[in-house]
Amino acid sequence: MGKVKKKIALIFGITGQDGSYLAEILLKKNYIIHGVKRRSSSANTERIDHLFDSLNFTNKNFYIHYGDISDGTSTLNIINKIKPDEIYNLAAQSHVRVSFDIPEYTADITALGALRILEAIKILKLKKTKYYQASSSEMYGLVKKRKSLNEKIHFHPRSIYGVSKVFAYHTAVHYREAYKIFACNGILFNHESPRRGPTFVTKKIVQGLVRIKNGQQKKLSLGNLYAIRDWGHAKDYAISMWKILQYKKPEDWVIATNKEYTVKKFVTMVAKKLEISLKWKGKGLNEKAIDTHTGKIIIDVNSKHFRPSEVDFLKGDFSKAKKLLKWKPALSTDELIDDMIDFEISNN
Ligand code: NAP
Ligand code: F7E
Repeated sequence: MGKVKKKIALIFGITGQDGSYLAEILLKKNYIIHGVKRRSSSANTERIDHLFDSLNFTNKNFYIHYGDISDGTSTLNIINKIKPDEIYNLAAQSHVRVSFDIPEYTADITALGALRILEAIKILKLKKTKYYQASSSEMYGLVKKRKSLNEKIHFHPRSIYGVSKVFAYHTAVHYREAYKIFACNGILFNHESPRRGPTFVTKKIVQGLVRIKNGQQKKLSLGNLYAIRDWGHAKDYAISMWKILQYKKPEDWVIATNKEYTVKKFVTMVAKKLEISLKWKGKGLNEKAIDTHTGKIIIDVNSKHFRPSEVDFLKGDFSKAKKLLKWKPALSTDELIDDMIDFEISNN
C-alpha cells in the first residue's frame, strides 16, 4: 500500500490566538503546516514556540514564512510555492476599538488582505485549494431584535473593523460564485482563551483581577459594562474552522455558544472565582466596584475605552453547524473563565 499524501495547510495569522490553536489541531491530524508571519522587531512567536523549534527547525511538519497580507506579491508567491490544500485566512487588524484610530490600515489588512489571497488563488488557478475566511459576529453590528443571530440575518457593521469583515465576507462569497473557488465563511462570535491578546476585555478582566488579588495592581479601568457578548473558547472554535473546510460544499456558518453575558456579569463571575467580594455603586461614568474586604475601589469606568459606536448585543444561533457539521462548543463560558484564571495564576 502506498503512503497517504499528507494534506498541506497554509495559515495566515499563525502567531495569533486562533492560528496557534488551529496549528495544534491540524498537526494532530497529520497535516503539514505552513504559517505566515509578518516581520516585527521582537520574535512574537510565544503562542507557537511549543510547536516548532525556531533555532533547529526539528518539526518537519511545521514551516514559517515571512509575509504580509498587505503585500500582494509576497502573498501570491507564498501561495504559489506551497500550493496548499487548505488556506485559512485568520490574519487581521482584529481589534474593534483600534479600528476607529487606524481605519485605513484596518481596511487594508482586514478587507483587502482577504481579496489579495483570493485573487492569488484565482490567478494561480488552484482549483483544489479550499479557502477559509475568518468572518465575525461584528458584521451584524446594530441588531434590530435581541435574539440569537443566524446565517440569514443582515449585516449592519458599527466599526471599520466590521465594515472590513463584511467586505471580506462578500469577497469570499463572490469568488465562490464567480470562479467556483471553495471559499467559506466562519462567522465566529467572540472566542477567548489564555492566549487572548491582553487588550480584549476578557483577558483584561482576568489578568487585572488576578493582579489585584496578588497586590500587583490597584485598579482595573473598563469601558461599557453593559455590552452583551456570547463568549466561547478559542480551542473549540478552531475545530469548527477545519470542519467547515471538510464539508461537502463551500458554505457560510455561524459558530457560537448561544449564551449571553454582559461585561459586568463576566467581571462578577471572575471576581467570585477569585474570592474577591465586590459591591457595585454609582452609574455611567461614576460606576465603580469596591472590594468589600479592603473598602478600596478596584474597578472604575473610563470613557477612553468607549467606542464612537458600540455593538450592544451579540448572541449566535449555531444550529446549522450543529446539525450539518456536528459541531458544538465543548466548553462553557464558565469553563473558559476557569481556564483563563488557571493560566493567569500559574503564569503571573
Ligand atoms: P489575533 O490574535 O489578533 O491574531 C491576528 C493574526 O493576524 C496575528 O497572527 C497577526 O500577526 C496577524 N496579522 C495582522 N496583520 C497582518 C498582516 N498585515 N499580514 C499578516 N498577518 C497579519 O486574532 P484572533 O483572535 O486569533 O482572530 C483570528 C481571526 O478571526 C482574525 O481575523 C479576527 O479578526 C477573526 N475573528 C476573531 C474573533 C475572536 O473573538 N477572537 C471572532 C471573530 C473573528 P501579529 O502576531 O504579527 O500581530
Ligand atoms: O470587547 C466592551 C467593548 O474588545 C467586548 C474581537 O475578537 O470579538 C472581538 O471584538 C465588549 C465591547 O471584543 C472594555 O465595548 C468594556 O462591547 O473584547 P472586546 P469585541 O469588540 O467584541 C469580535 C467577534 C471580533 O471579531 C474581534 O476581532 O467589551 N468593553 N470595557 C471593553 N472592551 C475592551 N477591549 N476593553 C475594555 O476596557
